[in-house]
This record gives sequence, structure tokens and C-alpha cells, in this order.
Amino acid sequence: MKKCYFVSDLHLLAKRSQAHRYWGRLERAVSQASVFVLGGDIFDFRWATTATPALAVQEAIGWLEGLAKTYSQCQFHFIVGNHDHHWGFLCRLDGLAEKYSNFHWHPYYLRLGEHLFMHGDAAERKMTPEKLAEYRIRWHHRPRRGPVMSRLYDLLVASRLPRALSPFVYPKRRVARRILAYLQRIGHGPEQGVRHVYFGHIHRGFSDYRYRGLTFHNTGAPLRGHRFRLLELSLEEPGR
Ligand SMILES: [Mn+2]
Repeated sequence: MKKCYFVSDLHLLAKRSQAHRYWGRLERAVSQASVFVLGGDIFDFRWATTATPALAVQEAIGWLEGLAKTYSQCQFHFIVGNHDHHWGFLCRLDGLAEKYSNFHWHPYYLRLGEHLFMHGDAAERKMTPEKLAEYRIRWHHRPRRGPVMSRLYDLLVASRLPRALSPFVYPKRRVARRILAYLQRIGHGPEQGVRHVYFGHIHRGFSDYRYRGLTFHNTGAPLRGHRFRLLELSLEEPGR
């Protein structure tokens, strides 16, 4: 069995990210992992505090490159989220994958055996692949936020209001129903052998929520007042 970790929604580059508090845990996991899945919104280009968007891209690519180079024993899979959906950044991912044979990227999802990894924005509404693509493209046109808006947003997160509201905005059952419908549309439902779904986006950390043949696991987010965890699983070695 191979050890695999899933983590998402670090929101690096944004001031409100508390991911630095988890570096020790993240590094320990990466050093033990054979497969490490980064599930989207790892970077937050909309709320990046760097002087220019180009610098944000530079930092993000540098961070991924550092991982791939330092932990060459580990296969990294980067799944894009809505906050990392930034042209300048996406354009660089193929180059990174060419340079490092242990770096792979996926615009929407990754399936490994009975495990399906995705960002989770497919739970925003009833999504078809086309609607999800449109939703992502709208993120390209959303303006980058300045320091004032950023400060206001930090205050909102600090108030813990988003955390308090999330069970109402994203009830587990509704989220599971929407994701299941999306997976069936793309041909990766329980009928095709998928058993476990790992995702982020809704910032609610939970494991083992069962719904119609699927078991859902959410990583949460390292933001103040939110639950956050690395999700660990074992993957079958191929050919066994
Ligand atoms: Mn998201």
C-alpha cells in the first residue's frame, strides 16, 4: 500500500491564510508520502498581497517547484481550484510538469482507483462540466482585491461568521447530492467504481459522510476559526 495525503484550500499568498501554522505537519506528511494531492485553492490570486500579480505567480510556481525538487520520492498532483484559476499561473503548469516528472496537474479532478479527488466547486450549484468551466472562467475576470477590501475580508473571517454560516450554505447532504450528480455526468460515479470523494472548497472539515454509495471527506481550511486537517489514505499498489 502507498501512503497518500490530500490537502486543499491553503489560500497561500492571501493574508488570512494560517497555513504557516501547519508547515511542520505538512512537511512531515510530504516526506512520508508516495502520493500527495493538492486539491485546489492552494494559492489565492484574487486576494494575493504581493506587489504585482506576476510576483504572485512567481511565488506560487516557486513553492510548487520547491516541493517537487525537495521531495523527489513523492508524486505530486495539483488540482486547480477557483482561487488558483489565474491565466498567468495556469500557463506555467505544463512547463513545471515537463521539468519535474513527479509533478502532475489536473484542471478538474483526479481519479486513483476507487478514490476521486476534486476541488469541490462543483457543489456550488447543479453543475455540468460546461457550467463548471464557465464558473471558473468568471474567476479570471474578477478583479484582484486591494488592501482595504482584503482587511475587511480578514475581519469577516475573524468574526467567524462564515464558519457559522457554512452548515446552512453548504449542508453536507446538498453538497454530496450535487457532487454525486456531477460525478455521474463525467462518468465517475459509484456505478463506475468510485467509493471515496476527497474535496475542499466549502471549508468544512469532515470525514466519512456517506451518501448513496459514496463516502465524502473534506479537508477544511487553515483559516481562523475553521477546522483543517490533512486527509490520509492508502492506495493499492498497481498490479496487486
Ligand atoms: Mn474554492
